[in-house]
Amino acid sequence: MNRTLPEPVASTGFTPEQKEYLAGVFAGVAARGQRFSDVEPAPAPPEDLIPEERIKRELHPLDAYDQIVENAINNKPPDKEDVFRFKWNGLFFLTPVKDAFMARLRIPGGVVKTFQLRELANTAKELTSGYVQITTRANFQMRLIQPKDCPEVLHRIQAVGLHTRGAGADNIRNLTMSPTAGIDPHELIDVQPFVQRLAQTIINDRSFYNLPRKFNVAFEGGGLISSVEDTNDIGVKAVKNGEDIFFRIALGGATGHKAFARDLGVLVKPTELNKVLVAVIRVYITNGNRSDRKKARLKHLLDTWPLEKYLTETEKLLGWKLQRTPLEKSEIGNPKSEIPHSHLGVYPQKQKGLNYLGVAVPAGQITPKQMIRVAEIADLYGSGEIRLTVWQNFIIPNVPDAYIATVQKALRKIGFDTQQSLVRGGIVACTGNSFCKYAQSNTKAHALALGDYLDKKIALDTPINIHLTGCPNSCAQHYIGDIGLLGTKVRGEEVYHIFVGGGFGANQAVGRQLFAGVSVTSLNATLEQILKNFLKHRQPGETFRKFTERHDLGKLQELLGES
Ligand code: SRM
Ligand code: SF4
Repeated sequence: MNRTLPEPVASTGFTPEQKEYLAGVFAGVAARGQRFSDVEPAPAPPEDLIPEERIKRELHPLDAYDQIVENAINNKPPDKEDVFRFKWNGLFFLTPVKDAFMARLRIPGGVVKTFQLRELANTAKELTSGYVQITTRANFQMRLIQPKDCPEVLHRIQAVGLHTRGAGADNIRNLTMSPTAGIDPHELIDVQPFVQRLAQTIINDRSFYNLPRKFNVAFEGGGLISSVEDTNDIGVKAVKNGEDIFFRIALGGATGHKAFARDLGVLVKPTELNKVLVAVIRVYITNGNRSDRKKARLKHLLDTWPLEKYLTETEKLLGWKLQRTPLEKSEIGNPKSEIPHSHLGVYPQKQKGLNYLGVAVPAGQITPKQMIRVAEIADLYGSGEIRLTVWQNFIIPNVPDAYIATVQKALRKIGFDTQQSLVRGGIVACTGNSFCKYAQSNTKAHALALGDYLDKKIALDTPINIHLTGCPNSCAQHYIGDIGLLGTKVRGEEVYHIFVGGGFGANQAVGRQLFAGVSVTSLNATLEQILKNFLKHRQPGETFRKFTERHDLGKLQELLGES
């Protein structure tokens, strides 16, 4: 058969339009952190992949949804590898502590509308044990879900515009922000729009669902209430430079590893912020350690890379240079460190005549009944919204002056207080041994008992944070509390190591160990003694942080240990 070969195409080069088009295509590909070689067949994975990386490559955990449905049909628990995969849908199988799931949500910025709160309450009541907790990432968890109910729980959460996707394992966790964003009279900029936009980007782009390890991002708008952003892998903070507002970006926070995020040395325009953040995350996705889970956090990459190298890699993806400016040249927005202030209590908003009420939730535990009543209160007297905080409490915004007393009374009736002076409101406790396999102590129960005891014994005029964690993973960040309690076991007995003087933001410090191995039975009395001695020895009006900062450890042990 005669075959005629096609005529060679005469090359006349690209037209200017073609060149412009191709330049756009290449720039777009580069901005996504990809190369054209990415479309070539991937090389076979090495034999010695660590289990987590192998499991992810064998079946993308988001593609394991069918298995969730399949298991539901037979009410079957997940097999070992699916325990890991199901965390991509926010489902944590609690074995060996409990044979059921915990569902962790994503609530960008902690902002919950009342219709969502009601549906979560009803879901918790009808399909779980009814135990709901507010987490240290301004988020909800509900638990003791049977495999048969998982698809319905996920459906009901998604039906009100919330998600569980990426809430656990190697993903970007719930985005947090200053809980008073948009209403704080002192803030430089409302960060909520940036949070919501980034949350949408993450939810909708599968390349953000395979990080080397967990990853935290927090936004702070320069107002009175922090988002403890410097404890995150990325901490974004609004600053002033001359008359203009910019963001600074700090990288590598992980307080369990005693690391605070370090400033990257650049000013970022608000219009460019999310693009820059996406590039920063992609540098980690490409370069984070995937062969040793203990060295896989961003902090670990930054132990081996100078910040300047990280910045250069980020700029390569962006395709432009960022404005280098030393931290000292930016003004922090507010006199935060001077004002003893917590998120609890009643405060005027930037919107005249409106207020936000910070509400203390004992140990972050809230029942479906309380959730429904809170939704009613926020509908009747607020704007149909609440904001969860990283201190496991919540805020009701937009309450007119005339309704404050009514709202406080209604909240008190269901067991919630709004007084800043209460120790109870400043207590944060991780999940503990009722549900967590790592826990060495019953943190939540001890936190409740401690709060009740101290509120009877002592009146404080300055807010104090007490953080209880049940193991060194530090989910309740004991190193940043004014007082940090780390649960452990000595000869089978639950005890706590006591740390003092931790802080964040302007008061950034890793707590120092004051006492070791304090038994649970003497914990309440020891804390009472510490706080009473602080009140006795402090200078007038001095905060606990300032007091501890002023003394070396030996002196603190002597003063705070006085009986
Ligand atoms: Fe956490 C693992 C609970 C915030 C550091 N954390 C766990 C697991 C999933 C244990 C497990 O693998 O089974 C716990 C689930 C128990 C349960 O049933 O609830 C757990 N972590 C929590 C929560 C619920 C504590 C709480 O009571 O509020 C918080 C959920 C936040 C959320 O809504 O997304 C929670 N965990 C944190 C935080 C704080 C934060 O992210 O802002 C940290 C970082 C603390 C810090 O500053 O360093 C944190 N969790 C860890 C780690 C240690 C990671 C590391 O790099 O060393 C683990 C263990 C791991 O990932 O391997 C862990
Ligand atoms: Fe569990 Fe430890 Fe985290 Fe507490 S700090 S929730 S005990 S992993």
